[in-house]
Amino acid sequence: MVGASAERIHQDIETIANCSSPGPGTNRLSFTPEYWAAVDYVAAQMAALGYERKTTPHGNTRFRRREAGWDEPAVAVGSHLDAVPQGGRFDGVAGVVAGVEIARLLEDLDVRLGRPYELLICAEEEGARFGSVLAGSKALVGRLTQGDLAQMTDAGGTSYLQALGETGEPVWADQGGVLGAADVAAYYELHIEQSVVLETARVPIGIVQGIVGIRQYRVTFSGVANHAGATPMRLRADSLAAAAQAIASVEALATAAASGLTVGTVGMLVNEPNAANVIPARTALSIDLRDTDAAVLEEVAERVLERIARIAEERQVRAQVALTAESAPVVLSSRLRGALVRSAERQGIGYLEMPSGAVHDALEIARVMDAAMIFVPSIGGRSHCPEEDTPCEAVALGVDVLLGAIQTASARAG
Ligand code: HGY
Ligand code: MN
Ligand code: MN
Repeated sequence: MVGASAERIHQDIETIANCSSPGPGTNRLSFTPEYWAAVDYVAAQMAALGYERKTTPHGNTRFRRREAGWDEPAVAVGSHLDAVPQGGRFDGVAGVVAGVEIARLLEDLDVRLGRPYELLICAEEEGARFGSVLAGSKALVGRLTQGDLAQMTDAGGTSYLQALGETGEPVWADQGGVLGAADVAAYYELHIEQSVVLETARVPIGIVQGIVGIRQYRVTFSGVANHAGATPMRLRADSLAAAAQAIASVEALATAAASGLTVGTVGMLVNEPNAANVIPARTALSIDLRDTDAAVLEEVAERVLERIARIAEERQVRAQVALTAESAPVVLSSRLRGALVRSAERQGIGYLEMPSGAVHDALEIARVMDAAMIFVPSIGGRSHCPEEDTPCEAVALGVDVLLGAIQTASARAG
């Protein structure tokens, strides 16, 4: 056992948890003061170990030891620090903290890797501020351009790039920020499982085989505002009633899908003018569809969009549909997963190989470089809520497995 410190991890988790705006749970949107406070805390931990910080043009943050330089392909550990509204203390944070603890262990144990070690913090993983999940990691691998980021705006109309620029973060301009296998030879992400599989099986480690694909849409129904009392039912064009049918359809179509694994969620609803005695005029809702099978995901998405068109026609309302995020499912690197399996077995730590129903930065990063993920249990399977919790001892065990794998993965081939 290499001995990651649960105490140090607890200290990191609690300090970062305090980098939050007021409200239940964790509230930390990308590029807000609380976001940079969390990044600054991580940077201070890394600077104490001789690591320098670089901010890419897309607001991702990279750390490498000064003497290692930035030219050689690194072995990287990464995740995210932005949170969903009223989120938990561990989602994303556990993976970044694991990356800091690995840097400490490399020092404490005088471990010499065959490659530079890098810690990577991807921005806007949740999409909670600019409306598109995995925006930072998509930009990191070149799936989103600076032009795309300039178009993505938050509720107040501030664009992704404006928000990044406002904080005066010294952006590493001469480094395009688009990474590939020439920059990172192996990417690992430790993450809380966010469901009940490991806890139910009483197994401490999950080794992720693959990550679901995702389609997110924003649908706006436009009806006709009118008087709730004086307007007969047959003369109405009620946008909220149309949205209600659409919400029920998302649930029914996801549940009935061929794979039996599809999930469909409407998590966001904005209704205008939202008054008890006004027939709603405009209702916007989000739709989030996922499946590990790309063909099933495509089919369910098509059926949902067809149903929305039919609802709009029957109700004489207008439906505008925008695709806000799309990522195909991936199978993670067998080379890096094998290193995790061998590390767990060497240390006598139990593990389960399993899929991920949540998306992660590894989903996009895996498209351009070898990537793998390791899960640690979520208490009660809860996540994306203030109740999200994981024992720091479990995170430490995950770090032990991760370090063993990194030592294998960083060895130069041949
Ligand atoms: O939505 C997700 O799966 C992730 O938490 N962004
Ligand atoms: Mn999340
Ligand atoms: Mn996450």
